[in-house]
Amino acid sequence: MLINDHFKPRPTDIIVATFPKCGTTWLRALVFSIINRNSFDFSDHPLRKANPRELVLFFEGYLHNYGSTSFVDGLPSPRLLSTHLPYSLFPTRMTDDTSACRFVYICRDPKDVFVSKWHFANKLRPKELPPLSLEEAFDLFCKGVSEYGPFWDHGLGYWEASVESPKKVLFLKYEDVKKEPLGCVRKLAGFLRVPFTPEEENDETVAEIVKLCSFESLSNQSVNKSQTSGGERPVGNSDFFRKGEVGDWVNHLSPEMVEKLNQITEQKLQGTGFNFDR
Ligand code: PAP
Repeated sequence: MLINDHFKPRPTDIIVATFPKCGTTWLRALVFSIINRNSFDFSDHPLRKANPRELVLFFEGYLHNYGSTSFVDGLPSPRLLSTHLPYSLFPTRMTDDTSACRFVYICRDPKDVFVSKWHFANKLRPKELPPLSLEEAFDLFCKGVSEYGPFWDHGLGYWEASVESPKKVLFLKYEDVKKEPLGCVRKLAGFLRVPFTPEEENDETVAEIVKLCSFESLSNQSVNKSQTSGGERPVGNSDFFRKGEVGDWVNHLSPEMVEKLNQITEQKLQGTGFNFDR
């Protein structure tokens, strides 16, 4: 409601949009390092001193904390903001073709999303409560009970927008970025209207960005090893780095669970042109 009533988008705004656990941390790091590549040296980069969530701010989190858009209104351009909100909740002045702000979305195989989310939910869970069982979490995920709505509707909203307005919404898949990080980073920079120059290609700037933002690099920065500070939301930087792999679901899901998730995915995405390789 605050966004609808008060937020004034700027043409330079970049919104990093994700369903939780689809690669938010990674995409924040990539977007920040692409946009600011001429401002910092890779050896002494902000991503070596701060978690990506301190560099690309959580849009609805700041609105909630301030109870207004004042903090976000005061940020210098270009504003890099991160959101888990579904595309359909943004006002048309942000989503129609006349507004120049852009969204980059990353999606991930729902089986890996579910496993990652389940681990994270248990980290956040108050210690007085018993752990959330895999079975209970699975049932909720399949029913679409989640903070930001069903995984599939979330992805489809951004997918359809990316098909309709490819200059406004870029849709990436976690698995593709893992497989082809250089190509995806070039695509991302092109979409953000800051393509790499031939000199930057020669300098290996693209490779430096990929390396800096990799799971291995980020998870090994001491800032990202910090555990929960015991605050209101018991979450530490280290909680955003678990395995960072494609296909860890094989270690957690029963054949029945795999079949059920694959079936829901197939049914929900049928005829949309959006799918996941198995
Ligand atoms: P959020 O949506 O709650 O902010 P997000 O960053 O999307 O969290 O989720 C963390 C997942 O991304 C973890 O996946 P896993 O549980 O399957 O391991 C985390 O390991 C992974 N991740 C974090 N940083 C990177 C990275 N640089 N490259 C690849 N995966 C990453």
